Amino acid sequence: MGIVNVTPDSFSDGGLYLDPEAAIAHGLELVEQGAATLDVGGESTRPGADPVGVEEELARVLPVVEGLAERVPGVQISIDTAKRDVAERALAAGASLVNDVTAFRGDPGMAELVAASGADCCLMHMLGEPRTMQDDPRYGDVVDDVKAFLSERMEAAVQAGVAEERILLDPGIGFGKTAEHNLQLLARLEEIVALGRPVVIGTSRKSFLGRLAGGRPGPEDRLPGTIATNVMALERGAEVFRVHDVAPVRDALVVAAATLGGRWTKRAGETTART
Ligand code: HH2
Repeated sequence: MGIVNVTPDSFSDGGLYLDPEAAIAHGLELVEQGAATLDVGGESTRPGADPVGVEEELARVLPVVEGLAERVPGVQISIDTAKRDVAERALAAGASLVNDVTAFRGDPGMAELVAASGADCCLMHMLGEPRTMQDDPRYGDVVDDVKAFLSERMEAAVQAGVAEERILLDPGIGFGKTAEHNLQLLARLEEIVALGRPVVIGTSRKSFLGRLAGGRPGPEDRLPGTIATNVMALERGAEVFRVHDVAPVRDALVVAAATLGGRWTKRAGETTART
């Protein structure tokens, strides 16, 4: 899953793709590099980010979703939003996956919209809300707590009419979590995989990777950590890898998957876990 951030303030690529043509060109480049899905987002979720109104978010993402759906029809377009109205318009414009970092808690009617549209959805764990989520997050056992949350949100989505086979789950690396929490979730990812739905992992360029590698400041320095964590997640059963740097991560995953041999199959041009 390649990331297309149409924002001025995303933590690692804010402002680079605010122009729709630049965002579309970037999405096409990520497809060339091997992305099977493009995740288009118009609101940063980094700690301290300013909230964006519906109209502004729509103005950012809609031309990009439309342009990509037209230009790469075989590629799944995901809309990264917590707003029902943005999801609705993006689905109408060609998206077929709703990536909601609030797991349908942010906007009433999101679950019903996804159910009625028949779209896929990604339900992600987040403790608190983006503005304050990194202020001293605490858990009993982070893996047990995230697993219980995802199980409950999956149940709520199914109750609202979403087909279970349409649901992806994501432990939400960096969303209300210390570096230690992130590492525990990655080390015990198979416990999340045991929920029975494909697991999405999003470590790409996140700050804990730089801190672990000796305090490197820039997101662009975090590619080695991004690769390491995605390979470990693959080995533990993750199936979708949400990244900025598709080509190097794809190459690493293909080699890792080949090394894992019979535990993997290739389906429809993408590598899919069989653990
Ligand atoms: N991480 C970010 C945004 N959306 N969605 C899922 N499912 N999982 C993630 O880990 C995830 C996500 C943050 O990354 P990015 O989009 O690059 O930054 P920003 O939110 O600042 O735009």
